[in-house]
Parts: sequence; structure tokens; C-alpha cells
Amino acid sequence: MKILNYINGKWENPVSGLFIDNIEPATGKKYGEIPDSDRADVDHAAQAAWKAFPAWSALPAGQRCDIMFKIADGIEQRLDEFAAAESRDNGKPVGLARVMDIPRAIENFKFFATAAVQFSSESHATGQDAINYTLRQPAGVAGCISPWNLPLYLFTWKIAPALASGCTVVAKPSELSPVTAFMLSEVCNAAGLPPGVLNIVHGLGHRAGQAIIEHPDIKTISFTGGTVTGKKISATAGPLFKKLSLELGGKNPNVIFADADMEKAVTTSVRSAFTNQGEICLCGSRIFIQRNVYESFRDAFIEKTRALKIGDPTQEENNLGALISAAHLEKVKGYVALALTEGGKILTGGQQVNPGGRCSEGYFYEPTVIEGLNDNCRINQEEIFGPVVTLIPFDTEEEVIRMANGTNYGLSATVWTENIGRGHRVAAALKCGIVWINCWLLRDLRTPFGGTNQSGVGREGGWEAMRFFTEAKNVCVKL
Ligand code: TXE
Repeated sequence: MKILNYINGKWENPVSGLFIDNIEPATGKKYGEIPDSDRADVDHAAQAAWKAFPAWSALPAGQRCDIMFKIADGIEQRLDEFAAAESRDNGKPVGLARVMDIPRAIENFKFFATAAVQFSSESHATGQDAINYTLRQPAGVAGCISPWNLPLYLFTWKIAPALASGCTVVAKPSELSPVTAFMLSEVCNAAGLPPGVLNIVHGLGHRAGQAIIEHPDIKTISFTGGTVTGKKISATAGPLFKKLSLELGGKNPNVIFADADMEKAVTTSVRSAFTNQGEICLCGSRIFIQRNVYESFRDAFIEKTRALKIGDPTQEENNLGALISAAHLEKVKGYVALALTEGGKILTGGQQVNPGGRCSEGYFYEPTVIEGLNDNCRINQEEIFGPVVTLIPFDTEEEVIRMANGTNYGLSATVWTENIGRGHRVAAALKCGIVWINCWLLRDLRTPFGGTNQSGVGREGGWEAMRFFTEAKNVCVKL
């Protein structure tokens, strides 16, 4: 399957004529090729985006809204095809792609289609002398770069608000999961999105991605990916005075107090630990359990973890599919080996899985639970981004807040308690951008989304996103 760049409403080979292999995680085998784009392709895309900008930004919001609803409908009509493609490209179970990834991509377009027509700004009367009004004008051409873990979900989470605000876009999906982005270009074209409004350039991060960050005419950048890459992007974009949104990694605490509803806490904690093979920046990878319920929670958690099925992502009964790449599998294996040297004890998992048949050379790894590590060892400080969690006992609220806040990250946290006062108090004390109390990944797209410290800069979602893709201008009129 050879996919092409989508620039100025046309599908094109990369200028270099070079392509990269696309590997299927479940089989470890090549199944397609993607453009190895470079600066020349990004420049072509930026020119197309600037040419399309005047008309798109001047289009009445209601017409932008209509086209975005057509795009949402276009994805919906091909939902099963998109789900199968996402599963094959990422390794996740097809059932998960069908109920989570693709429906959320559809919702992203519908939600921001309505934002386009609701978005407004403020005015300020200065006594009897003057009236100020704030214009929120589209920023211009936006660069959107997204990762491989939730490919279409996160790709559209940036593109939708950019288009809704009147920006045009140069977007690059991850080279590890490019197929649904290519399919999106087909849907956008069929929905009548004008040429050049959305341009999709495929390729490697250090080449095509870096070219987007460096491009002098792409001044607004929205990135989701690893913290290490986020640092590189910041270093490049800073001196160029670009407007930057960074959604990066996490090492999220999941805090279980003794008074929690244990059945719900255990069931949801298994989900927050292992959904999408643990490859979600919001996964609860450090589970803190109050000491007097530690053993009962641990035993129930292990039992439910062992019931999870790992294997061929095309088989509906499997809960976990393959990790994204051979390199990532080695990274996860490396961290489990490190855990043992740091004094950890593996309670379940810890082995690579060979499902046999067509998947015998795929990248499968057991859901793994480790105890006996202190809170500041590397395993409890660094993002593993795989199906690996640690269990850590605690005694007091103060102690668990200190440990939960004890990493360089600050993305999300989960708190399980039936004491509402404690829930609010702990949520206020946790240093992160998102706290779930007695739930996980319950999402309202109007809410601010993002992290603190090394989990990122800025917020996505709702008006946060619309304001990111627009520039505020105050106009003061003397009365
Ligand atoms: O992501 P990268 P990777 C974490 C997770 C993972 C680690 C690395 O810990 O193991 O990041 O994953 C593009 N200029 N998360 O390497 O490199 C790249 O092509 C511009 C958490 O896959 O961050 C891809 O499109 N772009 C994260 C995107 O950046 C560059 C989800 C992400 O790739 C670039 C994914 C550059 N110099 C990984 N280098 C989350 N927060 O959900 C790379 N890219």
C-alpha cells in the first residue's frame, strides 16, 4: 500500500521520490510505503496553505461548519474501514479503534464545527470615553504534528480547531501510523474542503517534521509526542518566536484510598493501566494504594490483569494488541529488566508474547505489574509508555501527594475515594493539568486539556484550542 502526500488538493509523490517502509506491528512485516518528505515538500505545502488562507479565513463560519460536518460524516460512513486501518497500522485491537479512536476523530470534527459558529470575543467600555473590542483573527498557516499512539484521534484533535478558527494547515502524522491520515485526505477532498486548506505531508520527524518547525511561514505549531522531541522542537521554535502548543509525556499517579469503591477502582485501574497497550499519555502507570487495603487491591488487580487477552489485533476477543514497533518493544523490555535490577518484584507479566500464526513475529508484550520499588527509582520516574505499571503502598494523604508530585511530569492523575472533601483537597494539591476523581478518561471536549512541567506547554480543547489558533487584537475606539 503506497500512500502519498496531499498538497493543494492533489495526491503527490515526495519531491525526492524516496519512500519509507510501513511495518505492520502485529506481524513485524512491511505492508506499505510512505513518502520520505523533506523541506521541498513542506515548502510546497506551506505555499498551498498560504494561497488558500485568504478565502478560507474569510469564509463565513457557518460554511466552515458545514464542510467540517461533511468531513465528520465522511469518516462515519467509512468507520469500519478506518478502524481496521488504524488497528493494522498501530497494532491496537480493532474493537478499540472502532469504539474509541475513530468515533473520537468524528467527534473532534463535529465539536469544533460547532465551535466555529459559537466562538466570540469580548469588548470593554472605558468609562464614557472609549469602547474596546477584541478581534480574534485566525493566525494563518498552522503546523500540526501528531504521534503514533492515537493516530487519527490526535491528528484531528489539532486539525479540527485549526480549520474551525479559519487557519489553513500543514499537518504531519507519525511515520509509524500514517494510513488513517491518508484516508482522511480522501474524505476531506470528497467533502469539498477547498484545495490547500489542509495539506498532509508524510515522513520522518527529524526531516519532514523538523522542516515544518523551521519553516519561516508556519508560525503556529501544535505538537503531541514525547518530551525529548518536545525539547528539540522548543529549541528550534523559540528563537523563531513561534506560537507553540506542546502535549508531551506523562507518568501519571493513580491514588487508591482505603475508602474507595474497590470494585470500581480495580476495574477502572486495569483499564487506565493497559488500554491501548498502555500507550496513552494519560495512562495511570504509578498506582499508589493505601497500606491497609494494599493486599486486597493488589490481589484483585492481578487477577483482572491476568484475565486480559493479548494477541492478533484483528480478533475481537483480544484486549491488547501489538506495541507500535520493534524499537518500542525493546524499550519496554529494557525497563522491565531495569525494574528487576532496581529491586522490583514482577507479580504478573514481564514476558514477550508470541501469539503464533501470522503474528509470530509481531511486537506483543504481557501486561506487567511490579511491586517493591521506591517512588524515586527510574521505573517510577520515567515514562515507559507500555503495558507496565508499579504498585506503591502509602500511609497518609500528605505522603502520597508528595510521591505523586515527585516526578518531572505533570499531565494527569486519578484519585479514588468516597470522601468528597478529600477528593477535592487532593485534586487541588496534585501538580498536573487533569485530575479524574472516581473515573478515568471521562472526557468533555470543552475542558482545558494539557500538562505542566515536562508534560507540556499550553492547553488544547474548547476555547483554549480556538484561542491558540487565533491572534487577539484589541481595537480601541474614542467615543
Ligand atoms: O514520539 P515522537 P516517538 C512518548 C513515549 C514514546 C516517546 C517517543 O514515551 O516512547 O514519546 O515516541 C515527530 N521535529 N510519547 O518517538 O518522536 C514524529 O515524526 C518535528 C507520548 O514516537 O515524539 C511524530 O510525528 N517533529 C506521546 C511526532 O513528532 C518531530 C505520544 C511524535 O514523535 C521531530 C507518543 C522533530 N525534531 C509518544 N522528531 C503522548 N503525549 O501521547 C519527531 N517528530
